[in-house]
Amino acid sequence: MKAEAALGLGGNLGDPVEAFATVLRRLERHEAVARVRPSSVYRTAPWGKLDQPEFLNMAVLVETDLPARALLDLCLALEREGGRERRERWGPRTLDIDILTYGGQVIDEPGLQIPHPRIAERAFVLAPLAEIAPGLLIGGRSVADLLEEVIDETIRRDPAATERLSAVLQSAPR
Ligand code: PH2
Ligand code: MG
Ligand code: MG
Repeated sequence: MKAEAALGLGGNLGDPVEAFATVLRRLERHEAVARVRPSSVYRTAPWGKLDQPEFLNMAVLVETDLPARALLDLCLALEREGGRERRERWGPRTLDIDILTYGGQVIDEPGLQIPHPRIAERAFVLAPLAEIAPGLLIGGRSVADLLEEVIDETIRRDPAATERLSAVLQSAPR
């Protein structure tokens, strides 16, 4: 059974655009993942822990046969592949991949909470997601609606990073 899932990607160390491109390629090639739909890339002020570099963030919609837990395992494997180092909570990282939603499912298990528990507070998640799925419902409210309540001027679409991402994707596949 196919489900539509929304993923949130972020990073503020190394070259997040390269890391995002690798993730998108891996998703596109994955046999249990169909239709990968990325948002633009956004430049966002750090949230939670303020003394760290700006992040790049984006959202991706995927249609997948993988159950939520298997999708999580795939995301964790892609994070490791992207050279992710886990240091402090909310601290700098090369690549973070969070499952934001999975179908309309509500899951609360160790290591797997869906919808992602802090989406509604995070404009850096909602702004890219609103670009590709404004009507997606989270806790009964649309993404566009949730975004209005956390308007954050520091979050902006980054056309140069977005263009570089498509250029990297179109260059010789690795
Ligand atoms: N991720 C965090 C903590 N803070 N801030 C921004 N702007 N973007 C992120 O992706 C982010 C963050 C931990 O996952
Ligand atoms: Mg995160
Ligand atoms: Mg994470």
